[in-house]
Amino acid sequence: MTDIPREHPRYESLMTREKIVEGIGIGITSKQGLVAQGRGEAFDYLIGERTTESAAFAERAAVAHILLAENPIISVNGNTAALVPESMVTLADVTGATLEVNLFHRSDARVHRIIEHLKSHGAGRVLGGSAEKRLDLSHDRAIVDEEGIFSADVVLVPLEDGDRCQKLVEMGKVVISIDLNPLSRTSLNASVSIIDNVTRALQNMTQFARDMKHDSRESLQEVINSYDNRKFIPDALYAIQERLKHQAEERGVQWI
Ligand code: PTJ
Repeated sequence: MTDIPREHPRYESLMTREKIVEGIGIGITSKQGLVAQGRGEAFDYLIGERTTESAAFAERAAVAHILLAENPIISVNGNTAALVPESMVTLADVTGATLEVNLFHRSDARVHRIIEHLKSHGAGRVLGGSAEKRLDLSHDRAIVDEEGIFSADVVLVPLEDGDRCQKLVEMGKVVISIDLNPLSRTSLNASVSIIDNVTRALQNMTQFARDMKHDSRESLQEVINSYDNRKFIPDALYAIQERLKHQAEERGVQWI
């Protein structure tokens, strides 16, 4: 691992990159995961590398959905396994959700390595190792566990493909996405669109889950009733516009 000094202005971002590189090294992250991370980094820069007020609201609403669900599932891929294994295990633990490994660039060996990786971070039951059901999609993200994503009422899908997100919504599930691109098909189609870095989002959601765990069903339902998912995307676009304007002014560049 490259030694990155704590005081480096881009410390967090560079450390996140290192985690993906490490994930590739131990065979849990795909090489394509690096490209996805780069794309995420670019959007994170645009949004200001912070959780906006609106994203925090979406994260609370997402936690309320998970706490109220009958069979909530957290879908894990190679990037999230490398970046946020502890947070995903803790979120599952606190909320009673189940982890399921589901990959786009699928290989059985990688699925099993990710399951072992999650278990080494304290996970109990992890689905995906013997998934046999197929969603009506032309790629391997279609392969899901019957007791998991297939029958789930609420699914958390960080860094997801647009067409599977759409399919899961069509199946009547509440789909919670985490995607820094506010205009991706995933963000546009999800039931709760969290536009935040998965590293911050999962940490916030874990804290919210601890805080909200003992809330009544009525008050969780109130959190759900009080949000309008259609607002999260314009809010993120506005945050990007304001950030760019601020950066331009700070650097003496005229804002058009
Ligand atoms: O492990 P696998 O085989 O399942 O593959 C996982 C990746 C992520 C490689 C695969 O799903 C993929 O190719 O994803 P995309 O379509 O490149 O990226 C999905 C979305 O995630 C894009 O809109 C990115 O901007 C966004 N994204 C990338 N990194 C982050 C992110 N969003 C939030 N936090 C990030 N750290």
